[in-house]
Amino acid sequence: MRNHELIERLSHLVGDNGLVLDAEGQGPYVRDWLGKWQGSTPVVVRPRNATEVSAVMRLCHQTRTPVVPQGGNTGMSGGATPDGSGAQVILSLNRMKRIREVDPVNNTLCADAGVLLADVQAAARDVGRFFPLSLGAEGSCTIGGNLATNAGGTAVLRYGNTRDLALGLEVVLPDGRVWNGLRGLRKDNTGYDLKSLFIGSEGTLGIITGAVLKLYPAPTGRVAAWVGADTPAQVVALLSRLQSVCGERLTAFEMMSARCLDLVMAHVSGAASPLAGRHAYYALVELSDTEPAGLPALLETALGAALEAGVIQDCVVAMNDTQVQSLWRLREGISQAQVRAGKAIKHDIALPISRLAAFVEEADLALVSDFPGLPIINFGHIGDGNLHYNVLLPLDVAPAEYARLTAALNRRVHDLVAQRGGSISAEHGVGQLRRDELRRYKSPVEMDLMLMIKRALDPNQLMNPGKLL
Ligand code: FAD
Ligand code: 2HG
Ligand code: ZN
Repeated sequence: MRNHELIERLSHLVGDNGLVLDAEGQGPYVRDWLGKWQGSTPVVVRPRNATEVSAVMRLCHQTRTPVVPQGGNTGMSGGATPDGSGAQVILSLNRMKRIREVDPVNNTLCADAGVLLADVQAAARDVGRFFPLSLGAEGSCTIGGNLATNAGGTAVLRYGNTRDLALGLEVVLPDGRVWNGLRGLRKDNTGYDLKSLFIGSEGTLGIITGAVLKLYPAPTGRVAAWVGADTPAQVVALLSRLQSVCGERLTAFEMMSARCLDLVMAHVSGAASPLAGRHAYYALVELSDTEPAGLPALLETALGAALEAGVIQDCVVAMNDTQVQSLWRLREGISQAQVRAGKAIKHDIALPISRLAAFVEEADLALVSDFPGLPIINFGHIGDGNLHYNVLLPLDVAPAEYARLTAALNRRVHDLVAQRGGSISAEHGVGQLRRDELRRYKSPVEMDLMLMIKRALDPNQLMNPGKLL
């Protein structure tokens, strides 16, 4: 079918306001947040509800039109923009913003997939509950995108990944049928766990249109500390100590190298180091609880003992929420600072926590010897074994040089990760960025199983071509 005919039929399904046709309007949809991937599309289609998504998918199925699902377009792996392999419709969920139901007794919330993560958090707060998923892009990413990438973020240590926070899904299949799996049940053993197939499938199996999410009691207080240490091994040792002493009250444990803090201070206005001295590594730790009175003393005692034992070199405890937030601004500023400072080669890796420090030591040595002078931007959610082990190239690096170094660095870093039993894709998804890497590191049996699932659910290969598989 010709583009103008397709557009005509789509406009009958979603109305003229539901289509974006002009190049300027399409700009934010075809380019990703990092400015790394630029695609093109004949039309961005913006349905208002699952019924309209179903009608659009039926039409795309009939006409064999490939579809790229898109939420907030904040993904870091090039999953939400067309890959350039032919005309692809972008199906944006950004008009599906309804909180459908909040049930504080069942501790659940049902939302459209296009609801911003920050709005899900706010809706939970309004009924005295807590939705724990938290990440730097929460003001612009959608819950559908979080589910499709199985996003991680800073609260995984205590509450798990997005997968752990979802009880039910509504999904429109590639042929337009709607699967209503919006059950708010904590026990449901009625066969295969279908929702888990779609969570983390990055738009390659269907369109998530709604979800039932788990809510938690709202912590009524939090305390955080900024810690200076000499090595990642010390940071990991502190993590173990705090886990023993604080148990579930330890809600976040992040690490960053001195270079990350330098980068934030250079590129984010108002950012300043919380400690007087310079340290090779820093940790940001946070405790929270529904009974917060004892938290400051608990943290101070634990950190005092760590200082005395020489596990850490210095620390400062933030006592009020303003101070806590300013520590988090330093941590959350790293992504933006990287974009301003250069072109990052990103490695979003996970390792068993017990092997993390040795990995950093070995990888640092390998990179310093094989790629001298390239700045390593090493930070991450240490409490989950997740590192963003990035390398920053200059803003004006030539595309060919960027590609050459990406290939060489990927091999060096990902081989080390694989040797230590890690994963080359921890929380950002595979998308276009790691598609070929995935083939290299997944076993043939795993790849075969994934391809069988893809063929069964999307036999015409219409969903998000060129991503993940
Ligand atoms: P998009 O970018 O629009 O899409 C991501 C993928 O999901 C694409 O493959 C797309 O096709 C698919 N998709 C989107 N919506 C749907 C749907 N409804 N149905 C089916 N498929 C769909 N990620 C983390 O995990 N942890 C972090 O700490 C973190 N921090 C970040 C900080 C910043 C500053 C930024 C910019 C990003 C960060 N991210 C992080 C990455 C990103 O925010 C997450 O991956 C987020 O989950 C993506 O949501 P989105 O709505 O923007 O999805
Ligand atoms: C974070 O942890 C995000 O801040 C982004 O996952 C990581 O910029 C990155 O590489
Ligand atoms: Zn992260």
